[in-house]
Amino acid sequence: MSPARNIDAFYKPTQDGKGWIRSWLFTLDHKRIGVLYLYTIMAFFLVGITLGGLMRFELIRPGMDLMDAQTYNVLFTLHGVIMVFFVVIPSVPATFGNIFLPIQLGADDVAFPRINLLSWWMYIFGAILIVCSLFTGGGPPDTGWTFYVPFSEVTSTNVSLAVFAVFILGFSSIFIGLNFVTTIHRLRCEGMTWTRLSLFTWSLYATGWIQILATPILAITVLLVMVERFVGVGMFDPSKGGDPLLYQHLFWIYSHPAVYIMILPAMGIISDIIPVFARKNIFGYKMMAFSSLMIAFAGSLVWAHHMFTSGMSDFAVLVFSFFKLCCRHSFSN
Ligand SMILES: [Cu+2]
Repeated sequence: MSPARNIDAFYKPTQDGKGWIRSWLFTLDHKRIGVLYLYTIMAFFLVGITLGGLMRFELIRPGMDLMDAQTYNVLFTLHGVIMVFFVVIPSVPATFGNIFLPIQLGADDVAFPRINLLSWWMYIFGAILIVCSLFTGGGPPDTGWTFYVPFSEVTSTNVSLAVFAVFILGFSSIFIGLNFVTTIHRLRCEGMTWTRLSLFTWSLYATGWIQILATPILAITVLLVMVERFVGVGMFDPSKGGDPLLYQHLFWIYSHPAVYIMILPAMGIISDIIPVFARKNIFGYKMMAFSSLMIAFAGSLVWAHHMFTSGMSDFAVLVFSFFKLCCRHSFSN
């Protein structure tokens, strides 16, 4: 029995049910942390689709119906931030990944149960910060979820707190990736060789590397926006000698691979479920596993397709068009 399990037993509720909430909030059990994530993510999903619904209602006919332009921009931003950072990025890895990865590996738990719990608490902390940003400073942010400069530096709304929340959420995501990669390397049970891993595990492995390598870039970039708002150092704001294209590059170096954080584990689930119900072995297991890794790798080379009309050099447009073309044809995404 691992030390983590002993501590978890310490937090078991007593027979009269006392300590039940504490047993959940401080659990080190990967399945329970997965369930915690599941319910909090679903709660945010409801908030996100409500905001999205309000936006659609506003657009149902021309002119202003439900809200003014500023409120619309705020809903647009919150909807984006919630759906991207609070829902789709943690969605599959934090819930199904946490619940099934150790089971599929034959491991007791993930490699770092305490960091796993910390990851969920960072997520909650980030959520609290986002809520605080609505009521403090210049009010809720109105920049869109991409926080594009120079607008995010000149707007009087509370962008600083919102980007700090994204910074904190970044850590939540990095911790999950770190845990999964370490678990897959170190805690596979006897006989669980690399070519026997389930394809869901392979997809989480590829996702984990993206989370570890790409998320810090976003975290530092948005932190620089905050620093620039406070100190005015001139990293991204052209009026201070900064480069807005630099911001876009750094932002998309993370935010394009983030697409694969969302889709790879979902494809892994499908690759596991269909063969079971079709009662056949999956075709090309090794190539499927390899292509999960290659998607993670190639997905890290194509970020500037989000910037084709941004004023980047024609040569850069050519190179990134070529990379994107290669990606489309080899991995169909
Ligand atoms: Cu992209």
